[in-house]
Amino acid sequence: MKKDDNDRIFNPASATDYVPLPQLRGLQLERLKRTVMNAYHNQRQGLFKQRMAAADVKPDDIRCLEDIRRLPFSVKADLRETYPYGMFTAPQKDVVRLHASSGTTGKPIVVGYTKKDITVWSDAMIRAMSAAGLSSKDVIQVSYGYGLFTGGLGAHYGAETLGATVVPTSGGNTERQIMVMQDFGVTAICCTPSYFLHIAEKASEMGIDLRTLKLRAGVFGAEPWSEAMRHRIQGETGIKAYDIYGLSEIIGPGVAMECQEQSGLHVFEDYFYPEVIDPETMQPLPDGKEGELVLTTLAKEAIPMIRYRTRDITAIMPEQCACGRTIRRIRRIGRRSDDMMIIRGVNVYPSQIEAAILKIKGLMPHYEIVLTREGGLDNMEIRVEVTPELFDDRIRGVESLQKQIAYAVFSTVGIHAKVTFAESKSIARSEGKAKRIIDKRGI
Ligand code: DLL
Repeated sequence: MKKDDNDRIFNPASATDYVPLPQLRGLQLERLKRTVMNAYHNQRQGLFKQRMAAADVKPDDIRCLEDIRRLPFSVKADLRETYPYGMFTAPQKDVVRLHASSGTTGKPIVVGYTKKDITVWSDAMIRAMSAAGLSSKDVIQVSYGYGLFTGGLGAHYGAETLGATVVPTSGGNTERQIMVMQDFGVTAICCTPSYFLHIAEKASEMGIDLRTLKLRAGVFGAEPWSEAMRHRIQGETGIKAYDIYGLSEIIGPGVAMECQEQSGLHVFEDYFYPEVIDPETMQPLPDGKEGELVLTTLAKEAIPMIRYRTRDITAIMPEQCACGRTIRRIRRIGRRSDDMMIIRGVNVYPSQIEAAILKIKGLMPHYEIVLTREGGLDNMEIRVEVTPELFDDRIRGVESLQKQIAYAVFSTVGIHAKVTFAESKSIARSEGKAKRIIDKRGI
């Protein structure tokens, strides 16, 4: 580990967030070169090396930061095609943790961390939490799910390394969450914004006014949410609601985070180098222009990602933030360039639902997914066409078939769906890209 890394790890009020830009760019270049070298020589299945050869680029060709544009992109399908470990560069003995996230079909994608990667991740999370004004004096409840999802453990390690008191409740059991929040003097909560709305609603049912508790901040992410939702949360509960962004492929939560200005998310760009491209032409766009966010990890050992196409749509904000941080900001992410849905914080692709439906006889490949939100919680209804014979056979077996489908969907994506049948040809046919998702959640 270099000295600058050491300093920062033991000095949470991270100097790097405020470093003069030439110094930051120098650090990024040095780390980019190291990352490219690592991916080129050590990636287990050699995909990066093959793509570099096809593009006629060698690691030594990377001489300045702009040269990043010569490097090939990577996408989620690469992780699926090299499942589970093909993109790893570290030997298995050095990998201390695995996490996973939904792939576009049945299998998840797998990501890994060395000890140093966990330190880098915790450091990014410390900086994220400090940006929201949190410190070792806080009692932080982590209500993101613990497990293969990166949210729970990512926030946990960050908060613990910050020196805060961590309350690892994970998701679910909302009444207990509220009891813990009240009794343990929780001052900040980390969860999805929709789950927090649900907590707030439940609390009011229980006759508890969250304004009377010590809770003062929320670190909310893992799904898109709007400025209107922030106002509602802040207005109803009296806390300050901060947006945190991240993705498993890059590290998990802590890639970018709002500061107290609440105006765009600072990217911890000494660790994660951002570019924005036009998703059609794949050409880089200047700062300020909206496009697809592409990220390159600069300090990750186990599974470096180079020019990873996130599918998240945003723009890099060129102006310096009033908080004084020099690291750049991105606009909050409201949508994606693909059809991934985020339901109760879980990533779900229509293709996964489709695969589950089509395993069952008598169902047609015509379906739509209706998303609604009730009391802050997302509900998914799947409307699927059935053959005319089955539709006429109203009494026998319909319910059990619905259960079978709901089970198939649950075992693929882990979400309970309501299944309803539609008469043959009743679901609109498309002439182009099928519109499978009807999102009534108003986010
Ligand atoms: O959701 C990591 C995370 C956990 C971030 C906790 C923040 C808090 P994945 O499950 O791999 O990782 O999903 C990543 O979720 O590409 C975005 O589309 C979406 N996403 C994450 N944070 C935000 C956010 C985690 N603040 C995918 N706003 C990403 C909008 C978000 N979308």
